[in-house]
Amino acid sequence: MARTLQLFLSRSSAPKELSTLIMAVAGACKDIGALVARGALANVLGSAETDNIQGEEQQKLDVRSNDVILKAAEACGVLAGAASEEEENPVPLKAGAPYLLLFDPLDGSSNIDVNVSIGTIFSVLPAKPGEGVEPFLQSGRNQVAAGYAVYGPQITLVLTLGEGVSAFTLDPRSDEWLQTAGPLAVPEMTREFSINMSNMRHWADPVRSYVDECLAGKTGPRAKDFNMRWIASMVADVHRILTRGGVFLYPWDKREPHKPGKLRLMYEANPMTLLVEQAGGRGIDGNQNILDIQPTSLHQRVSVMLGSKEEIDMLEAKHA
Ligand code: AHM
Ligand code: MG
Repeated sequence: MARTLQLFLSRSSAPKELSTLIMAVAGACKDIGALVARGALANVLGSAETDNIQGEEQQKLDVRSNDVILKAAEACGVLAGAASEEEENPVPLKAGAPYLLLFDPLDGSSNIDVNVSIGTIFSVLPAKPGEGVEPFLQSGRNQVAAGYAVYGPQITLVLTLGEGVSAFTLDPRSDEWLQTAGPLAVPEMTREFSINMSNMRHWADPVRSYVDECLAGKTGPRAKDFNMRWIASMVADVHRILTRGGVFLYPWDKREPHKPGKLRLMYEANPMTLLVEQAGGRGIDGNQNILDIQPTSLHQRVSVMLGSKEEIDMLEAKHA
């Protein structure tokens, strides 16, 4: 009989308050999963006709998911504050509580209306003294937990507490999260890469050279044929990498050269890098480990390259 998430947490080294927080986030993900599954029937498809702080158009499901997680965050009683992709400023919660939660409530927004896998990403930091955004500006190394839920053919929760990575499937029969995999291991070598090829003409030379070598296949310098996958939901692409290996890139490019990348450091790149690292892979921005970046703002963007170790080593060498 598979272990429930609750039992898994009780047997881990997680303090009680952290387990409470994880159960609260997992509960919110169940509720979001139910909205995703009902789709048009729950009136969650389509645009909310508002923009978030990043100037991106919000979908109805972005807004609903944000509300669901914020409610759970407030109710759990162990959070000093929460920060979301959809909120300009952090939301102060219980003064003196031990943790901070950062999240992307609905990742892969462009896939909501077309019934393709989407997800929720979260990161947990220890609370720090200070006002407003300041306590949140900790490097990814400080994360005490990170994870995501993917709303796909199954609803899966993937979690690290800094001691390996485990996966739980939501059993629709019992409404329980049951452990179905773990510890996950990202194979060191791969033949699969994931990048939005339509941006090729904008890439920097090291990325272009790396992808060219993959495309050259068996007769090229890599001496093997590569396959390509791009779901356009980071959760789904990273889930594939945690399952069978591969490399995911959303690098800096010349479209908006002043921006370090598209994806956000604190609630997308950091939690995904911790998960991949805990499963034996690596995550860099080209030059340094993503987890070592000292953030300067809540919604800061970053160039992301993560996955199988051999590929990230190669990308790092090309950037050196
Ligand atoms: P979102 O958080 O607004 O959904 O944006 C992040 C998503 C990632 O999930 C995905 O990897 C990327 O944006 C896809 O971008 P593109 O449409 O440029 O390929
Ligand atoms: Mg996102």
